[in-house]
Amino acid sequence: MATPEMGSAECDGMYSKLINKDEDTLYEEADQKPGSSDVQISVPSAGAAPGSRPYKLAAGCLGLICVVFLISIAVLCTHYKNLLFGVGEEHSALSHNYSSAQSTVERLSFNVSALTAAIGKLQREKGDVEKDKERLQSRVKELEEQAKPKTCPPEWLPFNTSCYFVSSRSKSWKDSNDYCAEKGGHLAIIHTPEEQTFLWNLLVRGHWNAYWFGISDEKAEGDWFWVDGTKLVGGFWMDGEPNNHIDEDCGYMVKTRNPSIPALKSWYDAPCSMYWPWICEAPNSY
Ligand SMILES: [Ca+2]
Ligand SMILES: [Ca+2]
Repeated sequence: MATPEMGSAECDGMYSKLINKDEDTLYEEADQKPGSSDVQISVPSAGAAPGSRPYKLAAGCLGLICVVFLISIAVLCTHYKNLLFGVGEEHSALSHNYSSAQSTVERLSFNVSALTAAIGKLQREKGDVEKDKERLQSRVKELEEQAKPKTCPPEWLPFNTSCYFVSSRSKSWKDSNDYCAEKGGHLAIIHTPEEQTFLWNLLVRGHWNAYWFGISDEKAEGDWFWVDGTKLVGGFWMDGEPNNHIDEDCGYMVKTRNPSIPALKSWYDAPCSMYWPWICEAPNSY
C-alpha cells in the first residue's frame, strides 16, 4: 500500500540509489499490497545472479558425494580393521598349530628311535632263537636216527648206531680193512668202554683168539690213528703194549682162555702182514 507522501518519481529515485549503491544486490518487490511499505530481500551475490540454481545443485551434489565418500572410507576402514584383526587371530592360531606340530614331530622322532632300538633287539633275539631252533632240529634228527630200528644185514650185529661183523676167516690187516670197505664199512673203530665190552662179548675164548680192528701206527711209529684218520686217545691196551716188538704197526685184540684178563686190557700190536680174523663196523643203515 503506497504511502501518500511518496510519489512515483521518488520511488524511482530510491530504486536507482539502491541499485547504484550495490549492483550485486537484488531487490524484489514483494507482494504488492496497496498501502504496504516495500519489502526488501537481499540475496548473496554469488547466487544473486540469474541462473545460480545449477551451482546450488552442484554444491549439494558435491556435498552429498563427500558425505558418501566419507561414509565409504569409514566403512572400508572398519572392514580392513576387522580383516586385519582376523588375520592376526589366524596368524596366532597358525603359530600355535606350528608349535604343536613341532612338539608332535619331536615326540614322534623319539618314538621312532625307541622303535628302531626295539626292532634291533628283537632281530638279535630272533637270530638267537633261529640258532637254537637249528641246534634242536639237528639234535631231534640225531635222536630219530638213533631210535630207528636196527637194520643190520645177516651175520652183522647192532650196537648203538653201528653194525658189526666178526669174521671166521683170516687176512692181513690191510686185506681185512678192504673186505670191510667192500661191505660199506671199515675195521672197527672203538671209542668207548661200552663198545669195547660189546665186541669182546662177541668173541669166543681160545688159546690166542686174535682179531684185527681199525688202528695203525704205520705212518709214524708210536702215533696211532684210526682208519677214518682220527688220532687215538687212550685205548684198551694190555700192560706193556704197544711195544713194536717186531716192527708191529697194526692193532688187534685177543681173547684167551684166561678169564682174569679183562675186556679193557686186550689190545696188542703186531706186524700188519700177519693173518688174523677181523672185526668190521658199518653204519646201522647199512
Ligand atoms: Ca708200531
Ligand atoms: Ca706188540
